[in-house]
Amino acid sequence: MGSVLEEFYAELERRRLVALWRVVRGLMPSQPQSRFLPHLWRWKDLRALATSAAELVVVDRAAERRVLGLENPGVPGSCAATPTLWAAVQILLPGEVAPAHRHSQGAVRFILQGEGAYTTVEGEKHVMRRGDLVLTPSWLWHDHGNVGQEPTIWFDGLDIPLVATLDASFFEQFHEHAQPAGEAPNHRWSYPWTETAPALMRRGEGDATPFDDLALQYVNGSGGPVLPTLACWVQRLRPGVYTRAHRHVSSAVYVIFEGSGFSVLGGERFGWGPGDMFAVPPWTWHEHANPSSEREAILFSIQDTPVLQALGLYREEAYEAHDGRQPVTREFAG
Ligand code: GTQ
Ligand code: FE2
Repeated sequence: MGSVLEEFYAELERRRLVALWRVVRGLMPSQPQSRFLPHLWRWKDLRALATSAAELVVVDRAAERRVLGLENPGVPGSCAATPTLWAAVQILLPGEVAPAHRHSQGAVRFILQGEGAYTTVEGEKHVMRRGDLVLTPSWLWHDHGNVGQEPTIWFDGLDIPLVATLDASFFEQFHEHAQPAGEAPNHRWSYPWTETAPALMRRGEGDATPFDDLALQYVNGSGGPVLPTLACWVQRLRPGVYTRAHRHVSSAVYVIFEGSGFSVLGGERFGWGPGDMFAVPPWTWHEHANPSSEREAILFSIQDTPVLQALGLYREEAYEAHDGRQPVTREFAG
């Protein structure tokens, strides 16, 4: 029956063709229209559910990692916190070894709780203590063990969604459960908190930035980001600090290491405390505040900035109205 035009569109579909004028606004919006939403995951829930996972699931070749990923509520089924970033909590019990493997996805771990765990990266053993950052760059063998007395919980950040979009995933299991491991005297793939904390505390008034207060990037030997796809930062919000808002096309996931405060993400106020994690999607206004009169707040974050920069797509914008602070229209209830 249909009109000539309808028949034309049907023929396009049969020939696997698409008429740009019917899809262009969605494909090429005037600015990013992310389906990803700002969201916060509470430490209380993360720790409780990780602990349940530890009771219910053993770590072996069937379930190689006991990991709970933060899935963005704006994109159910995405297995992603932001368009490019996988963020997760991983728990390992005393005596357990998560088997050795390697993959094209790059990983970072930021340790939150427990003593006595280590990650072996290419045969080098890196201890994991609270506040340490341990890297597993693309395609390097890695296994995790816990030789301590208590469960260890850490934050995982990976570029899984990016690699999935690019269909560039490779994965291999090591021929043994664990790698033969030696010491790692030169910390090639780790940044101990014992070095990070003093560097962060040495920052003062003169180093403050309007959007992040006192922030430090973890850098590689050449001063670049820790991974080609992912940058890591740690920042101190001094007591009473209320940063200005900005937005950028890069996305991020934050982990609260110490202190409490709130962030305003796309007009919504997210209160946070130790262990909470939140996602900032691309092109979302965000600012952070530490209303405490005496306590510092310390935030760790992963950012996909290197990807956007490498591709010539990076943009950022400062929020100019209202003294650089967003009006709060909602309070996050989750
Ligand atoms: O610990 O090797 O969160 O391979 C996701 C994939 C952790 C890991 C994750 C992984 C790992
Ligand atoms: Fe892995």
